[in-house]
Amino acid sequence: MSVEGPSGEWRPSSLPPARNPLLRDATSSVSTYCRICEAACGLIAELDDNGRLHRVRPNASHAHSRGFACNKPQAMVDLTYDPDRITTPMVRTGGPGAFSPVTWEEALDRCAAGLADVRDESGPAALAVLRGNPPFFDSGGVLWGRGFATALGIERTYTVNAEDAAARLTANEALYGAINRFPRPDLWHTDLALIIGGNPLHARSTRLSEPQTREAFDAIVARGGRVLVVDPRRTVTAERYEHISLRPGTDPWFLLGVCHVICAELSGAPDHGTPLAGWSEFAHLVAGLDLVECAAGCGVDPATLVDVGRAFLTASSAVTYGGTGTCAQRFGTLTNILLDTVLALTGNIDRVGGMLAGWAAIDLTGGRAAAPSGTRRTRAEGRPEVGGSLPSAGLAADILEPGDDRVRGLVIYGNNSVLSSGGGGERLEEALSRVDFAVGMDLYVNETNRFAHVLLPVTTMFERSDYPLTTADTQLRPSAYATAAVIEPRGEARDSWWIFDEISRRMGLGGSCPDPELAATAAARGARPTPVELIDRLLAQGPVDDLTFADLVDRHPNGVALRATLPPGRLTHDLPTPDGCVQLYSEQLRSEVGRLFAHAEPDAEWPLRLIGRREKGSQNTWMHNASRIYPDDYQFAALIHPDDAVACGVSDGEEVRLTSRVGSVVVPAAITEDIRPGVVSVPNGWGHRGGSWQRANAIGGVNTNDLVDPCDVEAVAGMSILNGVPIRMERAADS
Ligand SMILES: Nc1nc2c(c(=O)[nH]1)N[C@H]1C(S)=C(S)[C@@H](COP(=O)(O)OP(=O)(O)OC[C@H]3O[C@@H](n4cnc5c(=O)[nH]c(N)nc54)[C@H](O)[C@@H]3O)O[C@H]1N2
Ligand SMILES: Nc1nc2c(c(=O)[nH]1)N[C@H]1C(S)=C(S)[C@@H](COP(=O)(O)OP(=O)(O)OC[C@H]3O[C@@H](n4cnc5c(=O)[nH]c(N)nc54)[C@H](O)[C@@H]3O)O[C@H]1N2
Ligand code: SF4
Ligand SMILES: [Mo]
Repeated sequence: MSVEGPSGEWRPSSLPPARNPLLRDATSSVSTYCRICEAACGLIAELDDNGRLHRVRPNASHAHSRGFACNKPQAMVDLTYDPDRITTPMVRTGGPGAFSPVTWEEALDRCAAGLADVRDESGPAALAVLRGNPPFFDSGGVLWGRGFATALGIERTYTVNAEDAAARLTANEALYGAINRFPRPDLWHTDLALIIGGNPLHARSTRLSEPQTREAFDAIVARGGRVLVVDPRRTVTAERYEHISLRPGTDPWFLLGVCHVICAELSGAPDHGTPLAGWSEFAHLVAGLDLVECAAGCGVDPATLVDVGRAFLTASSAVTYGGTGTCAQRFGTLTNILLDTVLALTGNIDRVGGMLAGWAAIDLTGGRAAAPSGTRRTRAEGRPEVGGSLPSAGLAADILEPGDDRVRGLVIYGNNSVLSSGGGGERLEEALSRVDFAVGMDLYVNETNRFAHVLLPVTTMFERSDYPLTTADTQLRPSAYATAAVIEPRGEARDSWWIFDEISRRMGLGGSCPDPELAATAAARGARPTPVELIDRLLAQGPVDDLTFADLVDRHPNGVALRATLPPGRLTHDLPTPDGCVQLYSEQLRSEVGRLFAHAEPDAEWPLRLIGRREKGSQNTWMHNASRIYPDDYQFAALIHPDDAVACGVSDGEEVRLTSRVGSVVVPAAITEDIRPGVVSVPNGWGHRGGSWQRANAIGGVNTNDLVDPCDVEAVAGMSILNGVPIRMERAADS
């Protein structure tokens, strides 16, 4: 047992696998929830007599998901028992990926010594965390990860936000004065929804936690409203509603055109009650635009811009819903600013049926204002930190560039940047091989953590307790729920929070609980503070009375509905802008519009544009080992339009070579009318090599981020430009 002395001083001893304190007694079915994506859907987990999980199904009575769940959690059951999963701590005994099992005792001591050596020699500035997407859904890991960084003095956390939503955060800053003024589209009460660069019928929801996206959009149409889908591909979402096809990376032309139409019809400054600054400058800017040029700039018909502009003017309420396609592109911040501008002009900010601020039983930001973007930057390339995240694409240079603060010690926490980052691939592999000490925490050996010196097996979502800490305040119909672990951890897998706690204790830094008061109280009784205790404290500080973790688990297995809608008035209340107004003509807008006007598309040399694709059931780089999702006859393919197929003489199923300024890949082509001419769509997150996931390695595929120029990034948020990548295509056989 690990032993804590009365003073909280801690002495290591042998470490048997910790039984989760909240593990339920084995009954045939228990309520839990899914932590694969932001929707965080309620599930019923069915266990057999031996306590083995064999099936999960949607929870029809769940307050949040109301009977929705996709096919991924069932695949996650398979992955939990996947023989390729790592279930014992390991140390590297050879080249990348060559690991041998050790005891927890040895693994943790090595981590403490490795990180302490770097810290002693070069100071905490040489330590960094590289965090991926899955840890976002692990509440204990979120909380204790923060405490770990504080304990070790780690100031640099690289994440995948600059491949995901950082541009939305910089847009919040430009419009509302702070990153954490985050508008959520009130889908359930609106009459017009513009979905842009998102595919919510497949990907479910991003930047909001809404399982029932289809029901919400269908209901808009049913009450006589409209749902418009702006996407270069006819996705399942586009097919179901009104599709507007545009050229990738040109969204600002589309939105400026829409604003031109709106402003032309307004007789003066809009007076909807929301305080707006910069109206006359913005109106002047868009009045100077030619609608035909805007339409040509994005490849749509001018009549479409007029129709969309009028739709916003006449709708009794309206929202815009932007996905990753609006962020990970050349004009990510500008596109996201304009998405809200359309709504600000038409009176749809901070009202029911428009954009509203989130509300939850726990407000994780605790009312604290996040540091302005760019306060900190990557050391070598000066890319901005946004909302506490440095771009993962900046890590390679920060490892390689000599200097006292070069990254020498790294925690690779549920991240696979070699495949997921715009600055991944060989350059990152080379950099990772130069790190003095790295520890990985994951379910698998992946393309990134195979460079770690120690690799630690973490629990899956079925093996750990959780509260939806990071997604609850993005719900549209706020509810509260929690889960205990439903099965014992497989093998020696452990919770991330416990690992963070152990390493910092072994370094003599007193543990990783982020709440000093809780840490002190626990130490006084000789105990280790737990995430459940901290979540209880956070619930007690929140707006809902008498809510505890144990109550939610035991008495509210289907969750508790807290509100039918988000409260209006909070998004623009006491705005932290200089004049207290929403900014229509921010510095960011001005500089980005200037860049847009100056930008020339390199069509002559690179006539086509590459975009990504999320397939049904996939999850970024990591669910590819699931045979339920990727059966033996799965075909990895680039979608190309028949016109482009004819132009390069390729037939269906034949291989094409896609070449950009920086790289080249060969992929089988699937010819389809569903993609816009001039655009090629390839699934992202593939190109497996060297991970422990054998099925994924066998499917292989290619990694399209090899075509992404790591030195060419979006100007404000430092987004990797993953969509709209200029490429050319030829028959592989001819190349
Ligand atoms: N071209 C292109 N690239 C993209 C995107 C795109 O649209 N196009 N999308 C971007 C986006 S939005 C994202 S979020 C990123 C994702 O990028 P990453 O976060 O780097 O990759 P993931 O595949 O989500 O998962 C990383 C690792 O987490 C592990 N993992 C799974 N569950 C857990 C867990 O519970 N705990 C821990 N510790 N680890 C776990 C998986 O095994 C995997 O090895 O990719 C980005 N990259
Ligand atoms: N099945 C599945 N679901 C997932 C994931 C997954 O990997 N698989 N990943 C999860 C994660 S981490 C996230 S962040 C969310 C993402 O959620 P979404 O952003 O809704 O998901 P995507 O399918 O990437 O949608 C992006 C859309 O933008 C389009 N697009 C590309 N370039 C442009 C452009 O320049 N302009 C416009 N207007 N559109 C463009 C693409 O064709 C695509 O349809 O999904 C989550 N859910
Ligand atoms: S939509 Fe997301 S949270 Fe819901 S079941 Fe599917 S993967 Fe899980
Ligand atoms: Mo994401």
